[in-house]
Amino acid sequence: MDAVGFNARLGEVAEATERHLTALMADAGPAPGRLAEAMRYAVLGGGKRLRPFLVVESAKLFDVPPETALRVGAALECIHCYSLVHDDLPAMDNDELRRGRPTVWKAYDDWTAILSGDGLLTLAFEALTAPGLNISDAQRVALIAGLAKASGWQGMVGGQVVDLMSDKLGDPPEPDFAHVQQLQSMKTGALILYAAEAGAILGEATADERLALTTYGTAIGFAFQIADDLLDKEGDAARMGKAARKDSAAGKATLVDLLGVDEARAALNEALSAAHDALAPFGAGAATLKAAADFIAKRDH
Ligand code: GRG
Repeated sequence: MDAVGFNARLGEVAEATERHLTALMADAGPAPGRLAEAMRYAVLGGGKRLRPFLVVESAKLFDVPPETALRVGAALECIHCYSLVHDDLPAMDNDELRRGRPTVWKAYDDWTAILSGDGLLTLAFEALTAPGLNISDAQRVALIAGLAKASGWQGMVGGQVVDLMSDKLGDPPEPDFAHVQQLQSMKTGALILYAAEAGAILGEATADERLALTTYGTAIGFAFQIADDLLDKEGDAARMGKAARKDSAAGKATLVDLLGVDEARAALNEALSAAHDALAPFGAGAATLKAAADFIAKRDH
């Protein structure tokens, strides 16, 4: 699959994801209008929808109906968007621009941003338990448990804390590759890995197939982070729709700082090959997931 075909497919899944997210938030019931409005602002405001795409395409290897995978992708996107809303807060990364628009705290205020993030976090689990997701109880429990673990204290939240400790407590540990890789695999990699694993859960994959998707998810999570660090160093803020060079300004040691740009590019290519190799058991059916790995490694926004 070439880049044009891939981008068209990514766009299709992004649109379908937005439809699911819109439907999830259609009935706000007694929720205050301000909260519902801020949650919609956070979740419907653009974004590549890469994580839902990975759920849909991993599930497609097993002929899972797209509507089923899209619901799980939408739940995952709610968690991703909540993390961005909270990460942008003055108490965390203090960003004013996200996806080319004012961040939620900037467009509303801090307390609305905190609570709309909380609302999105919990909406993800409502989405996995609401009627209309036709999966077995065992699959539902595995999806819920996996999402809680990937996003919680042993995953994204834990990684964010380790990242902020060096920033906020003023006593950074000696920069060390293993330390930064571990924190990034928790902070960013865990949700990406979950996307691939969700496909395996939905598809009732064999142990070998599941391992293949876990290896793929781990490799693209690592590739995503190196590509993100390279973008932070070299990218164009206008194209990215967010501030660039934030990490260097915060004095954070990134994987690229620790490896140097050339070695970081070599590590990125190695991760890309590992991702491609992991998909071998799926043959030609995995062409889109291979293209997704290429996209992650070569993206410019
Ligand atoms: C607040 C608990 C908590 C966690 C925050 C994910 C995260 C942890 C912080 C985001 C900061 C950041 C920019 C991390 C780098 C990787 C990343 C998640 C980039 C944004 O993801 P994309 O490129 O964004 O998929 P779009 O906008 O396309 O969805």
